[in-house]
Amino acid sequence: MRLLLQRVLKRARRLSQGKDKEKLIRTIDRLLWTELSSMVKSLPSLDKLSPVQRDLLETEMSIDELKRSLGRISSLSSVLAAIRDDMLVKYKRGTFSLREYLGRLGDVLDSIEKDVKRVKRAKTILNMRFPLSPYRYTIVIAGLPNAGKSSLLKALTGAPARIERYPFTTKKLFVGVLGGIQLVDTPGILDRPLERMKKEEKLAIIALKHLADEILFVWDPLQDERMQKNLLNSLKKLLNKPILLVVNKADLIGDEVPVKAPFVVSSLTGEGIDRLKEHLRRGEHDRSKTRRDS
Ligand SMILES: Nc1nc2c(ncn2[C@@H]2O[C@H](COP(=O)(O)OP(=O)(O)O)[C@@H](O)[C@H]2O)c(=O)[nH]1
Ligand SMILES: [Mg+2]
Repeated sequence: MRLLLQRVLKRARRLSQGKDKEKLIRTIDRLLWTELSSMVKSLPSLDKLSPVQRDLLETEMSIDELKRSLGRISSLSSVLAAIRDDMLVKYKRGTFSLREYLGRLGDVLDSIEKDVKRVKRAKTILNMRFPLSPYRYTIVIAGLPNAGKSSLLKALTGAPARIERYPFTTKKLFVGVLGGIQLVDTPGILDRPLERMKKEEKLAIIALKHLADEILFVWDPLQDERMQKNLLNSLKKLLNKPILLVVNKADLIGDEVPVKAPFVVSSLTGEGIDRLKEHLRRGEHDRSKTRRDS
C-alpha cells in the first residue's frame, strides 16, 4: 500500500510541477481516489456471477466478505476528501506539511490493506479463462501416473494433443478432439489423492468440475488396486460426474481382467480402441448440450 502512495506522489509531483502546493494536494487526492475506485470498478458485478465464478470465489472468500471489502474501499471517498480539505486549510494558514499529509494517507491505506488484497485476489480469480471450449461435450481423463492417460488420449484422437496452460498452476493441460467431443488429459491434477491439494489446484479442479461432463478413468492392471479404488472414489466425490471405467494395457494381461469394466483396451496395440471411440461418439449424439454456466 505504501508503494501505491509512492507511485501516486511521484505522478502528482510531475503533474503539479513541484512548486504549487495547492495543486499538489489536489492532484494527490485525485490520483489516489482514481486508483482506489478503479480497483473497485474493475470487478464484475457480484450479483451477476456465473455459477463457476461463484464457486471459484467461494473456495477462498465469502462473497459477502468481498462485498464488505468493496464497501470499505468505496467509503474512503469522503475520508480522503476530508483530509484533503483539512490540508488545503493548513496550506492557506501556512502550516501545511507534506509529510503529515502522506502520513495520514498512509494510515488510511493501512486500514484497508486486507480489503485491497481480497479485491485483487478476487480479480485474479474472476479473470481466469479456462482453455477449453465450454460448448463441447467434455471428457476428463483421470487415473494414476503411468496408467496410460496420455497414450489413450493419443490413441483416441490421433493427432497430437493441443497443449494449454492450466490456469493458476504451472501445469500443462492436453486437449484432444474426437468428433464434437473434447478429451482432456490433466497430468498432476487428477492422478493422486486430493486431500493435500494446494489453493491453486483447488481452483483448477473446480473449474474443471464445471466443464466436465464425464470422467474417463484409466485403470492400470499393473498398478496397485487399492490406490486406484481410492482415487476413483475421491474423484467421484469431488467431481460428482458419471465415470466411465476403461482398463488399459490389455496387451499385458491376457484374459485376466482385474476389475469389472465396460471397456478393456490397449493404447499401445490399439486393441479395443475403435469400440471405445464408437461408444464415445455415440454418447455425443445422445447428450444434447443444454447447459453452459461458465
Ligand atoms: N504395454 C502397454 N503399455 C502402455 C499402454 N498404455 C500406455 N503404456 C505405457 O505406459 C507408460 C505410461 O503411459 P502414459 O500414457 O505416459 O501414462 P500417463 O502418465 O497416465 O499419461 C508408457 O511407457 C506407455 O508406453 C498399453 O496399453 N500397453
Ligand atoms: Mg501423461
